[in-house]
Formats: sequence, C-alpha cells, structure tokens
Amino acid sequence: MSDKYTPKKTDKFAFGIWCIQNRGRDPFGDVTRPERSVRECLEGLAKRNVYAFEFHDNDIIPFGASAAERDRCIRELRKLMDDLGIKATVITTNLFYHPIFKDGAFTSTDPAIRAFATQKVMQCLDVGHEVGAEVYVFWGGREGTEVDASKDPITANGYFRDAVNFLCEYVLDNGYNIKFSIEPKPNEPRGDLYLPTVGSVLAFIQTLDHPEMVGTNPEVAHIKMAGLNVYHEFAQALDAGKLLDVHLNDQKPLRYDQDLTFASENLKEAFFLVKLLVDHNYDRTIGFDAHPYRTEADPWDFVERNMRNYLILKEKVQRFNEDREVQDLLREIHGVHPEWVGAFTKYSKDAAQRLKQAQFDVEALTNRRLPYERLDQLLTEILLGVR
Ligand SMILES: [Mn+2]
Repeated sequence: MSDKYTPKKTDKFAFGIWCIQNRGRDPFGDVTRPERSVRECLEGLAKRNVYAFEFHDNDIIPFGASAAERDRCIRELRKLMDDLGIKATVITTNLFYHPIFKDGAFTSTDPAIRAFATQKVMQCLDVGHEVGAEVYVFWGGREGTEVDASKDPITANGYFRDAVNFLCEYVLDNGYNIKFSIEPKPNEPRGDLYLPTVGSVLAFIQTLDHPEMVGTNPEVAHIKMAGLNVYHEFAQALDAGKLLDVHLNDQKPLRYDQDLTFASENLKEAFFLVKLLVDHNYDRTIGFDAHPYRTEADPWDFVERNMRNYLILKEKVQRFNEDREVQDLLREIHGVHPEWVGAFTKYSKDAAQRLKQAQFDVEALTNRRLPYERLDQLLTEILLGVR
C-alpha cells in the first residue's frame, strides 16, 4: 500500500540495526524468531525508504575479530550501503554485553577495564569514520551500581569524564567529523545508572574539556521509566542546542524497559514530541530504538508502523497548528497585556525602577480566562480524527 503516509528518504528515518535483529529474548524466555543477517536487515529498511541505520560495533564486527576480519566486514558493509542507498548516521560501541563489563566499562573500578573500554571505542570511532557516521552514541548500559558501597559516584563520574575527554581528543587528532551523544537512562540493566536524565547529561557535558563536541539523544522509554515528561525532556535538550539524535519508541510509565513501537501507548505524548521537532525545525535523523513484540514472526510490520505513526502525527501537528479555534484560544491565552511583553527581558536601572513602581490589577490578573478544557478537547478531537 502506498499513500501520503508512505515514508520518503527526505523524512530522514533511521532504525537501530539491533532493533531489526532483535530475536525476542527476554530475561525469562528464549528467542522467538531467527536472527536476520545485516544484509537482510538493510535490504528490508532500504526497500521501505528508510534513510539510515544505527549500529553497535558488534552488530557488524564480531567481538574479538582479527584485523583482517574487521576489514572484510567494513568492506562488505560499505558495498551494501552503496548498493542499497542507505546511510549509517549513528554508531555506538557495545560496552554492556560481554561479561568483562559486568561492573561497568568507563566506570569500572578496574583501570584496565576502563582502558579496554576506551580502546574499544577508539576502534569503533575508526569504523564510524570509515562508514561516514557523524554521531557516536554513548549508552552506558553497565555504568551504574547495585551496591553503592562499591564506588563513589563522584569518582565514577570522573572516570566517565576522563574517557570522554580522551576520546574527544582522539577524534580531533584524527580529523574525524564525529560528535558524541550521551543517552540517558535511569536504570536497567543496572539497579541505578549514572547520568539518568537529560538534565544530568546536560550538566555533565558542561564539565568536559570539549562541551561543543558532545550532546545527547534522549529516548522516550528511558524518560518514562523515570516518570518524567517526554515533551519537556526532549525540549530541554533542544533548547540547549544539544539534541544530536532522537530515540523514539513507547513505554508504559515506571516499568521495565519495554521498547514498544513509537506512539503505540500514548498518542498525546507522541503528538507533543513530534510537535516539538516540527515546531523547532529539528533536521537531524528521526531515529527509532524499539523492538517488535516478542510474538512477531518478523520485524517489518513493526518497522512500517513506527514511521507511519510519525507521519500521521506530523499531519495532526499541522492540523493543530492551522486550526483557527485552537489558534484563537492560544492568542487569547498568550496575548493578554502586550504592554508587558519584553518589558524586563533586558536589565537596566530604568527598567528595574519602572517595574518596582508598576501597579498591577491583581484581581483581574487572577481571574483571567484560561480555557484549557476547550483547548485540550480540540486537541483530543483532532487526535481522534473527528475534527
Ligand atoms: Mn536508545
């Protein structure tokens, strides 16, 4: 079926290749579908006009591969990318699967393990450069604790900072066109992870030697696991000029990491996330990091559905932004007392004096009309397709 919600390359959709390769294993049950080869994954994505894919080093190159094997994997991948017209925009290192990382990679208490993790990232950055990736993602899956007696969090954050600083210098030294993105998550697989929220990541970035080289890629599910507002979290990253990629999916709040299809759980929340990206002209890739249900035989309905939901919501955003009654209500809500707009955004002694002497009609201001029931109903009706 082809219609106006059929993806185009210009939509710049991307999927983690691990999402397509996901075999449905969970902590309580074994695989439910076969692993797909890289070729089959990329062919399926390219056929559906997906712009790019994201991958971990070990999705493409086996752990511990020889130099020759590594070179062969990259050669084959680049050929496949050329043949299919699909890009690799984001690369990341698997620093969580191998048991060597069971107590952390960058934040391991063993300096040799921290060095091994940093070496693995350097090798991955070389691969990223070779395939043209522009963003390198750190998801610190094992960077945390169950036993807080085991390490001091300031020391552990210092280890993390040392690693990122070293790797930024490595990128500069090699002239790679790669930025670093830190993906926050509050917990799972560790009891508590370091850098749990967008705010934590943004504050951490300011302590680095090259904050201009580092941003963040929030993920819907990770935000909802912490019980926070998805719209607000992404907005904070965008406002800081730090939104380097997005990991869209969905999640029931305050539970284990469910990685559900984007907009499959909470349409209104998904609507506001798309609205944020549209209203503020976000122009990087729209990445999906989710899994097909464990009950699915193959990933393709899942792939199509994520993109389709995004495009439908994009149309709903346009409808909302153009709806006359919505816009009249918003003007009423935001447009009162224009004489005060910008009156104290810039400080001067005069402005301060004027503000000190100003008289306010507190009762009128308190009683101004805020027709939010009507506004929210209009949005509900747009989303339900009756308006
Ligand atoms: Mn993710």
